[in-house]
Amino acid sequence: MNTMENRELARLLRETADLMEIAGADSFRIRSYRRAADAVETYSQPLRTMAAEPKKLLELPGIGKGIAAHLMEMLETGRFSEREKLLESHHPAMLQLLQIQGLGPKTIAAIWAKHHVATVDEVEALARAGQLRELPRMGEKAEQKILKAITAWRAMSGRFLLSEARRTAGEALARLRAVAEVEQAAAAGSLRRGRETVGDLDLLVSGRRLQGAALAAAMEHFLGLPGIVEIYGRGETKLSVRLHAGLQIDVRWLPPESFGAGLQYFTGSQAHNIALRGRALKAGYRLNEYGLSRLEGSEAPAAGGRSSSRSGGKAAPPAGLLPAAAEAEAAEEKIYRSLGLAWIAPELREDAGEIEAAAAGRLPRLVSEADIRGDLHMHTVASDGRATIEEMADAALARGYEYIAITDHSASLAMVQGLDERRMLQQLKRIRAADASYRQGRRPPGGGPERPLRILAGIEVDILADGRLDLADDVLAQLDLVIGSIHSRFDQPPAAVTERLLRAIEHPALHLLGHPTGRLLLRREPLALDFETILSACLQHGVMLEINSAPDRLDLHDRHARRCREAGVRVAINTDAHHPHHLGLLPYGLAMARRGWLEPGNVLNTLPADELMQALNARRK
Ligand code: DGT
Ligand code: CA
Ligand code: CA
Ligand code: ZN
Repeated sequence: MNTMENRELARLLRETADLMEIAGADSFRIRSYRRAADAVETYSQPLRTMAAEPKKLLELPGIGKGIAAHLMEMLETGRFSEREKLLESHHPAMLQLLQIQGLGPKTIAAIWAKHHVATVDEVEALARAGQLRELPRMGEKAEQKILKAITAWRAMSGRFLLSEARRTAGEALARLRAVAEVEQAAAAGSLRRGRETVGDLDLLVSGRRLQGAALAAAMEHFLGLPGIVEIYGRGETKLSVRLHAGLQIDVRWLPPESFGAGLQYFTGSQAHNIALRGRALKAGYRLNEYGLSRLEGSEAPAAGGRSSSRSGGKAAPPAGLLPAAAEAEAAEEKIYRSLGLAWIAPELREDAGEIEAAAAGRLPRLVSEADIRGDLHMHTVASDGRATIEEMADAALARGYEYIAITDHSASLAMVQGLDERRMLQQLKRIRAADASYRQGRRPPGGGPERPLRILAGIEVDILADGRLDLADDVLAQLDLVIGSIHSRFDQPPAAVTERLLRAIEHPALHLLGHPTGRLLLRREPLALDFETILSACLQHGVMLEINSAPDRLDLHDRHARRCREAGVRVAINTDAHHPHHLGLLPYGLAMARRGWLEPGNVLNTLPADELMQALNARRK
């Protein structure tokens, strides 16, 4: 034991003091807990060494019989009943509120007394509604500060956007690969699985001469990564650091012959690994981060499975956000094959039926970037985009697309100068003119032969609070693609928001629901809609659903995408680009689609242009 345990004991004492303050306990008692916490934290010896002689605890400044007894309880049982009692009568979420700068126990108690809310989301909603400022000792300024603090807390509180994790991992891997002895470096964990948010980065590194002094030097080199603010774990083969933004990185060294097994193990998910290990045991194998080995004395069947074909097909290009080297994936594939399974794409590894599917040779042929023929949601200078129709078209050509749809905002989004009927008709003319020119063939900006691009005329029309669409029917009917999106009144109760969407789905001009749940990752909860009801209505009316690839949306998410596949509702994977660069956000939406088991046939924008137009026109008949 080290003094880390002292710090933890001190933390529990302080937290309890805070809870006591929220509960309105005697201020003398509260102070005594805080004093004890200071004493425990600054004591140079591990408190545990005194557990055998409880009387010695009393020699610490500020520790009396009562608190000594509490400390003994914590040391012996790992529990603190005083704290647990308080948590029964007070909302546990309050402990989270306490982590937010500017929210002290008195304010939290006042919020609870007046509004009976205790979660960060609820308090944020109060602040946004201007209701916090009305509390005693508060004001508009304090309210703004708390809103800021909540944003900061979210950044610190555990999870990070997939895009941020991927960027950081890319930089960290580049730094590792710059070391001469590093032969393999890869990102594992939730990032490799393409989860919408990531808790920490799990990097793996290996090389035949990467050992001893060379390994130590490589780890040292890694510590030069900009933004490292804390090294909280350091061993011969493992390094754990925290970056300024709060994201943590684990770097693990693996022996070269175990790289594939380590990649498999540390990619997880834990649930997938547990299921896989169970299957290995039944077959007489032990499976861990060092590889697959025969259990002694077991009559294990010969290795080798029914199928060695990969779910992506043999010749499939590397897919996923930060694909591991083909060599490492091949080593993984061997492990799966020995267990009678086809290689399972990381995005599927959640113990959600993928092992059974791999055993039966029925893994989906997951959609990948190469299948996508166009992007059907993007903005231009006509509303809040940064580029012209032509600039977006050129960027699409450079990506090898066959078509795009220009879908600016409608008028009710006044902030961004959304289009009313008159301006929409002008925009329609501009799109038709650009389409007439680009469909003849254009040279992509980076060079190469001329290629045609179809430019569809579309709109991202607001779904108003009552479910009406924000543009006249006769204008909508002239457009190739109508996306309906919610951009306001996110607070509607479930019945109202579901009705609102149902009404929009019934509109004969609507093709697609844009970012259907309206969530903003780490910032805004999804709409309270009844997804199954929406899904059935979409099926009935031939309306499709979007997977919006904007990294702070990723909307629909993976489980919804999978329900679309099961229900037979087509999905469009779009970027909602407001700038030509944003077309490159597609892999984030693809990650959701792949995690949702989607195959090319489930995705609207894998269709060739003519079939796409047929699919869109079918809705109008
Ligand atoms: P995160 O970081 O919360 O976004 O999620 P992961 O999946 O990256 O989880 P993490 O970083 O705790 O661990 C990375 C992988 O390592 C995890 O997916 C599976 C493997 N792993 C870690 N600890 C265990 C364990 O105790 N048992 C098993 N079977 N696998 C583990
Ligand atoms: Ca992780
Ligand atoms: Ca980790
Ligand atoms: Zn939008």
